[in-house]
Amino acid sequence: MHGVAAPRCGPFASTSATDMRVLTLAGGTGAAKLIRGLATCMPQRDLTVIGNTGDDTEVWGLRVSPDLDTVMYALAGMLDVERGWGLAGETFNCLAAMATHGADTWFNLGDRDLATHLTRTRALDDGQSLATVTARLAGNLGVAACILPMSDEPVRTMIRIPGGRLTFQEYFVREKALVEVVGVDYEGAATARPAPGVIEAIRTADVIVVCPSNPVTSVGPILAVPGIVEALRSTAAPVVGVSPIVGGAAVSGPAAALMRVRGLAVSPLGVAAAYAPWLRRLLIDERDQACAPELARAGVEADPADIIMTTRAHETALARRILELSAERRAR
Ligand code: FO1
Repeated sequence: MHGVAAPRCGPFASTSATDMRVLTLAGGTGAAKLIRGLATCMPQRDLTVIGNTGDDTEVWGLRVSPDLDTVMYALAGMLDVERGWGLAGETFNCLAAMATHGADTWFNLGDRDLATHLTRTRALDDGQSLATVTARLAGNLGVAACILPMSDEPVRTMIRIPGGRLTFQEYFVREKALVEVVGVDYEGAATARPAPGVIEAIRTADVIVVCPSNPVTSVGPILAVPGIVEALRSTAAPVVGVSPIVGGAAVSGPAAALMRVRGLAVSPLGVAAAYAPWLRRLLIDERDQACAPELARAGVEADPADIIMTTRAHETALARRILELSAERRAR
């Protein structure tokens, strides 16, 4: 059997009348910080996360969903905050043993993290959907928020380099994002369907937050699933983003290089262009205030804020600011 009973995980299934139902579009580390901040300002049960699965990979025959797990561990209070992925206090004995047996060990799977991947792999092999096993894993860790994969079907972010292609994890972890990139594809996206609950969550949210994640490799795959952009265009909820770009550079990771490849400016303007025409507001760093008039011309209201989350207090303050702005808009 599967341990703890499967939790509810439908969009906003138990929302109280007074609380805002917040939906987030999320990649990995940057998203996890903001979502952790949101969870300090509101009941987790009113929070739904649509997670990127373009980074998903197979390691030693195990199915790994890094972005879903990063958000899940963050909401469970178990994330390794320094690394931004995996479990706090983790050990890597199995990894060392696998190296002895000649296995690839560039992707660091921790000993306790393995339990997540073993459980997921067994469930998927038994014919369960990714959404079902994600809900069960999250429930087992005491997470009350609803974490939905963008799709139950495989979508893989492929990085085109001169003379070949890499999976996202080969590019990001094995090659440390140091290779030249000539293009990014979302393999499988054209025929993928949104996971159950995704479209309904977009339709019924009071506010939708696009986390400060990489627009090309974290949010891009979510938007590539047919039906999701249409739902974002037609939802009544305000869609608020947080810029992952500050002062012409990515807050973390290879977003700048990948945005250039896509022809997007490495600035809040490029972020807004990636999310046009449905993004309504964008929280930007004070250093980027000069972008505000052009953002306004593009139909995006700019809100200067302290968007770099280096402490838990920053995460909470940014989350609170987003909720306040959204509540103001609802009251208008
Ligand atoms: N990131 C790394 O930089 N190195 C790793 O070895 C690594 C292992 C890993 C294992 C499980 C997991 O859930 C995430 C892991 N990550 C690792 C993070 C992951 O590569 C990225 O943060 C995301 O895919 C980008 O959002």
